[in-house]
Amino acid sequence: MITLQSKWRYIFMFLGIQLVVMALLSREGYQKRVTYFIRIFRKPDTPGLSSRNQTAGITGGDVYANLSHLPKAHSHADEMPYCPKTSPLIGGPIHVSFPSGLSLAEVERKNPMVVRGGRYRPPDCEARHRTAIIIPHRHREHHLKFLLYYLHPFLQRQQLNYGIYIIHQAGNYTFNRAKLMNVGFREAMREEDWDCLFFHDVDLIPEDDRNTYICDSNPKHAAIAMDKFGYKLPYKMYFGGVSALSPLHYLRMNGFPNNYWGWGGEDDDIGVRVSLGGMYITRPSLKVGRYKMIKHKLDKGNDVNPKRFNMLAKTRQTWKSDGMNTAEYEVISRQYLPLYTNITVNIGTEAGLHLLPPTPSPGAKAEGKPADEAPAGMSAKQEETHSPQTDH
Ligand code: UDH
Ligand code: MN
Repeated sequence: MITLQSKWRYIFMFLGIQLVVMALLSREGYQKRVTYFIRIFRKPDTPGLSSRNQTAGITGGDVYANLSHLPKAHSHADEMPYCPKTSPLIGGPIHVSFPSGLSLAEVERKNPMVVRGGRYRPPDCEARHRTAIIIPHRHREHHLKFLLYYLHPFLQRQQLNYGIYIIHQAGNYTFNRAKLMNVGFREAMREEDWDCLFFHDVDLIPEDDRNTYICDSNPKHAAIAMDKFGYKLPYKMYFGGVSALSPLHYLRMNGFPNNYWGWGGEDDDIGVRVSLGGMYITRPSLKVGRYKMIKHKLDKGNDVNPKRFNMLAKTRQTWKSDGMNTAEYEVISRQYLPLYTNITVNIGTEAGLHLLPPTPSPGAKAEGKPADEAPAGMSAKQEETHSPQTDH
């Protein structure tokens, strides 16, 4: 009797295990899980950058995985099919680390399909979305290198038609992040009919490619779970780091403010403008909107703005008279580099545009027109190449 009972027990256990395995395999995502496990055992192709990590229980994969099988040239077919609504190249969590020794040449080598000015479109299908990435920048070349390393393959996995714009503040006057975004918006839209703009800090690396860089029906705050805030939203109205707006959204809120000089306040002002423009903030899930911030201290030339709270209290009165419609600047140079378009710009000071000596070329003074000369405080070498100089 005892032996018969235990025999049945074994049979039931065996059947049970079989049922569980069959249920797992027949679920929709099983292929993804299988490839995911296979990737764990595959040899990574860049030592140090593609090994696995564990962040708060999430295991990430190599951001360049999935891209190696893509064709290396664009199809010459007259009409390419539209890319699928959900890209088959999406892989979920991405491993992010910052090893020394990475060079821009290596980033170029790993992104053979990126063309002059940091542009890309999928080689085998017609992209459904055109996204410009706008990055405010000064003296963060070290961060920029890592961002480019991760962002290019991240966007390629999403099958986007995209371009990366670095908006480089000329001179040494106090930094102004929001005004640089206004410059980026106008200069990017001048070049191409982008349907979405991602306003992106240089030091934030996305950790999950399901965080798609396309616009929503309302302005989207993408960087909602940063490591520096414990992968949580720090407060409900937070709109900093990475946000996505369509050209229509941007113009409805009169762009970003021009007069927040120094650190802080401008991102909250932008958040308030969203609702003043009759819109609301959308967000991806906490699981997907994850970012790692490259650790840094407050920069020289970007002291905390002591006026920020007073200014914030007045956004309702100022947003229509300070924004995209009043952004004055001079483009000093536009360079189509292999991995990005660099736009160096004089945005002036609180006192106006001409703290820097005016450029001699007469056509250069009008707003937004390109000039030929480097501003004071910028060496000819910087003007030529913007080669990496400093580590932060
Ligand atoms: N930025 C530059 N250069 C600067 C200042 C800012 O490129 O000199 C850009 C860059 O894209 C950066 C963004 O502006 O990611 C935002 O500035 P930030 O990174 O300084 O802002 P964050 O909120 O500042 O990360 C945190 C300050 C850390 C202080 C730590 C002391 N406790
Ligand atoms: Mn930062």
